[in-house]
Amino acid sequence: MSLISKALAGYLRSLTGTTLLLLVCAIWLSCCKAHVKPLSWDPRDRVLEELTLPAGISGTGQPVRFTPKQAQGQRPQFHITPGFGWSNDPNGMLQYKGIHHVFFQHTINDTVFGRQHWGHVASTDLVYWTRLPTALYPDQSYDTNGVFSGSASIYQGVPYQLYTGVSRFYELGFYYQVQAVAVPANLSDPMLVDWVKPASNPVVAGVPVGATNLQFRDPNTAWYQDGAWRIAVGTQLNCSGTALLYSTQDFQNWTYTGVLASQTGLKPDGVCADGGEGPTGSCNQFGSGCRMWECVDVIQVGPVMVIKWSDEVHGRDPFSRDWYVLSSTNASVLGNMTASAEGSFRPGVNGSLNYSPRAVDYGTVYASKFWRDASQRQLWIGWTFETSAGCSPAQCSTGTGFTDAQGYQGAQTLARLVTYDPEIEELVFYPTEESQLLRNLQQSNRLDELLVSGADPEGMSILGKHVSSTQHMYDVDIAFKLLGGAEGLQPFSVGLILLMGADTDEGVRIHLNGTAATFSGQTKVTSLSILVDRRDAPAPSNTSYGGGFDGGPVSLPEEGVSSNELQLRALIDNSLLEVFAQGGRGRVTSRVYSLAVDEQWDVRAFGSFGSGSIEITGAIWGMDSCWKDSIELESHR
Ligand code: DQQ
Repeated sequence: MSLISKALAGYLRSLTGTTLLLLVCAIWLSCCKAHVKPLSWDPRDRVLEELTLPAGISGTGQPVRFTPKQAQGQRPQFHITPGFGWSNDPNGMLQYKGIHHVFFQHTINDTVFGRQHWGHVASTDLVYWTRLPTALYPDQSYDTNGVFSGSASIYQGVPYQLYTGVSRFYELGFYYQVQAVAVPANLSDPMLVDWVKPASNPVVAGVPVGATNLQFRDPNTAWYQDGAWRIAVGTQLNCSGTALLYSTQDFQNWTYTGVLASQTGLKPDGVCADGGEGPTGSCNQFGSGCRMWECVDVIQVGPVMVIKWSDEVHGRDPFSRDWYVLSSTNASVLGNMTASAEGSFRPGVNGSLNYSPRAVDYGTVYASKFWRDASQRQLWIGWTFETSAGCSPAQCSTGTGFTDAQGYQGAQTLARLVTYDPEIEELVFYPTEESQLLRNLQQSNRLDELLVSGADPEGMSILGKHVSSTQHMYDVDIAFKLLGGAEGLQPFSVGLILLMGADTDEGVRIHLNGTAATFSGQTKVTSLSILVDRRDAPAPSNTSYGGGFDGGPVSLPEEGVSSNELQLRALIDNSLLEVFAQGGRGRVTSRVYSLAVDEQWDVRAFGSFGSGSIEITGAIWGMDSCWKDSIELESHR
């Protein structure tokens, strides 16, 4: 968002007073008119637009013609999306009186980023959702330009939504950011439909020396420690992405207590990027560029404390990602605040030099957030943005004809359960058990022991075609067993091919690649990576985005996996793919777009393992839509 703001600020400075006034009026009018503008697509399904793909994309340079129906066919159906408009970060998740709530950043009257509201959906089971009215509007002086991201805390039984209010955009050319609170208007309403903003707002307005209210946002869920409730707020402190700590006794009066963690304190594998120094002379995670930490989160998972942040720069490689670091020296560290630039959080597990930030997801995920449900499960959800061709450079925040015809932008991933895996000293993220409720059992199609040798994709169809016909919604859970390898180390490649259309070679390859060692007839996997290859995806996929790949290494225990088995799960929902390896040790969220919305797609398994063979077992299901018109409340009161 800030890149867009900076560009806009430069543009505004170049305008004369009168032009500026007219522009401000025009923007104000477009922001403040009716809540939902009518859709602009043509009901007769004519071709309305021509989309010209940027040069250099495979097989293109040619205009891609699409109908509104084809554009709208990209919408994921078992993931949370807004009915209309732009959406981004998940906000304020909580379970209250049995009902799960997810809020999200929402521009209600346009399909590009604008004046942010909080959209709202609710569920009894975390997978079937009902849309509720907009929860938070930018209707106060301190949030008149947007109700930005925030998180829920339950204090004395009352849900508090701490969020960032932004204002003075047209005066400063940037958003002035403070932290504010909203509470339910009616605590007996489990749907939490109405929210009020107390007169004491904004509750956190001051930043320490070296930070600025122009980069100060996204409070996390408060945690209680050493006699106080504490939150972290992301900022840019002396040019470095930083998590500031604030504490309170009553959720009204907040005190700044120091720096929790900073980009300058993180060393990837003990080596400074750029061989570089941060502004304080310390090692800097990503070199010496000025950065901002958005959507900072602080959680405890089993024995480790976790800090997660979203790197502000929206380019790829390696910045536009959600990262986390772990620390096993937690409680006393936070009690002993220091205001040093590097903060009081000491990365590292079990005394090891495990300083390296880890990617939360290797793909198209940003601004994610953790929360706990009523049963104290640690959950996570993230924003996945559109990347269709024509969008630049890394996402569609300014839109294209295609995204306009889609009628919405942005989706939330499925909720993932987060656990700590001591074997690899990392977090593991995997769709909750409830995700299986979406499986449509009538259409399930179990694949039993398909034995393949060599790489013969034709022999490996798992009949995805017959699973859900023209509903391109699948859950594939599959195991690959490596058999009979020659003694020694051999490479393997297993995975799935999603062919996006009838009689087409266009689609996506989902790979697990690596090496396996066979000694005395026993085979075990010794290295592994997960990869979604979008290079042959159909137009209008952006096949150059991220180099056409999403993926990276999957950590394994030092001795490799204890068996010869690999597990791969792919949740395919029209343009949205969530892929997991080894129960969530590897995860990739990816976006691909196909105009073949009325055609059958196909899902196939493939594999090769040197001179050995591969046994494939698993199942593929069709998936339900996640939307319900209403929630049955009785059993949840
Ligand atoms: N998006 C929000 C901000 C946050 C950013 C505004 C991350 O609060 O920092 O929509 O995507």
